[in-house]
Amino acid sequence: MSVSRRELLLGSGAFAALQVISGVSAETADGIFEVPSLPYAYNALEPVIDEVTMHVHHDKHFVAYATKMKAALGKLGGKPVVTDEDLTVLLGKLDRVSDIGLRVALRNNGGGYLNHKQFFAGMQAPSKVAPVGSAINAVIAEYGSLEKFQEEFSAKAVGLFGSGFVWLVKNINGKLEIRSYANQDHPAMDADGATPLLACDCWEHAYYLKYQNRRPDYVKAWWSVVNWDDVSSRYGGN
Ligand code: MN3
Repeated sequence: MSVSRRELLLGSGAFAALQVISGVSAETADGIFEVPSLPYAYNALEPVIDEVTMHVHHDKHFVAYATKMKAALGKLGGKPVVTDEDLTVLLGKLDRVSDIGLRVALRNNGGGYLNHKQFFAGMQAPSKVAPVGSAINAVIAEYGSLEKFQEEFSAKAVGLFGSGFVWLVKNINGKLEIRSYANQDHPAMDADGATPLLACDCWEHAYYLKYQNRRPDYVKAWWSVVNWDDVSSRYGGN
């Protein structure tokens, strides 16, 4: 769908139709690093994350990271980077990219691509059902309870200065860690074999329309849209 058609629909208030038929991609001919459509409707996370924020965040910000990343990858010599795995390896050795401008573009937009891909995939419609699964079991084993883990993670998300992401990762020894990243940095840049599990986008663009300066309220509400089945599938086990 073209942008003008989409905006026409938005203007007419035809959100329901839009949610079903809108498959936003980075509009690439090669099919590489396309932006996946949301696995739920744009209004599915209401009232936690509003529909307009989801449109702008997914269709504009995420798409922009993907588009700029692809442009940067096009200037990179050597073996083509065409999968998320390739990208993960590249982000772990960015210091080898001698062109500083290209290095920065890959860091910001390659990180932005992976951060947003997992952020959107890691959410679902709000649920009051207590989550279960391998990741929940691991969280309870390590932090004592889901609530204690959420407290620690939330404190990092609220305390992160400026823009960035807070991640839950499984390190190479199988232990869970909560890590803060500035800007669009991503766990892949640590190059330590950690498995990214769950991401909270702490940029103002993720919450400002609804929450303004109240990041703590956004983070608190965000827990009810975390898709723990997705986290468990990344963690592994049952
Ligand atoms: Mn974002």
